[in-house]
Amino acid sequence: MLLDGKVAIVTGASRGIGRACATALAREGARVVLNFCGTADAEASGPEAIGDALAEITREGGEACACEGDVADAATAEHLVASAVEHFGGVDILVNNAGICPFHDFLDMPIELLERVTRVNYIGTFLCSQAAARQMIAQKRGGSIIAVSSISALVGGAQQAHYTPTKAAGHSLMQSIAIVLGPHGIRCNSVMPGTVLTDINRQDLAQPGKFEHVENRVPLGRLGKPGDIAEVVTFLASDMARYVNGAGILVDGGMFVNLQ
Ligand code: NAD
Ligand code: RM4
Repeated sequence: MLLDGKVAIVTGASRGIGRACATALAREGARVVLNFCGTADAEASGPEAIGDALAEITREGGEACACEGDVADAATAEHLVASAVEHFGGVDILVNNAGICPFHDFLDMPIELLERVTRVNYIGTFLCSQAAARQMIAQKRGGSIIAVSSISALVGGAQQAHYTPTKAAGHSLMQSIAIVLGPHGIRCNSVMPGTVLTDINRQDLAQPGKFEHVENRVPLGRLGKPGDIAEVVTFLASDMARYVNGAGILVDGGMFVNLQ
């Protein structure tokens, strides 16, 4: 058990990569607060997503609770930390995973969409990190803050001009707060997934030829699975990564380096 006695908060934990992270952390002994956004879930897989995620952890003998909230709202960050303190006595690990990518052309991008994506993906990460860091400092037992950034922090996407800068910003934030929080024993890092088939890109990858195009770029021969990312997040959360601070770990099967 790598995370025995630890308490984790995972944002956007009802589906996809966040759910896999919450499950993986719980398997290593962490007690986990699963954040989710009800309206986002209702539009995607359905409102039962958070119940399924919680049930999986409980079935495996883990401990978890759900905490609904839109990370774009400033109050959500405080609410998540308060929930971790109330249910499990504190917070040691924060995984900033909640994110959206409503694919859209650049030239006619509405400012409202740009602002929404920035608010959920970047401002949400900032506010949750700040609230968790304050609690971690008060506890005086260190901690680990992780941003689920992306290969998109390093490369562009034609219909992602609103999204890719938020993924670069999440990684950049981890670099800056790694300096601020390092003296408190709080490590801050990002994980950069390649392409993982989830609700966020299901429609995009359903376009004729798109899935094959992406898959062919991955030297390991397949798209990522949520668990591929979750295990690296678990490593970063654990003492095995005790000297890893301010790093970004690309988890993409080699997709980034495969230009020609
Ligand atoms: P997903 O759509 O499957 O899951 C999104 C999760 O975020 C859900 O649990 C949903 O409830 C939650 N959520 C959405 N809006 C929210 C909000 N405003 N407040 C709180 N929670 C909210 O997506 P996913 O693929 O699992 O993506 C998770 C993260 O991984 C995102 O930050 C995304 O940018 C990043 N990422 C995904 C891929 C990929 O290929 N899937 C690649 C790189 C990075
Ligand atoms: C990721 C990456 C993937 C894309 C998702 C939506 O960061 O760009 O390729 O499918 O976002």
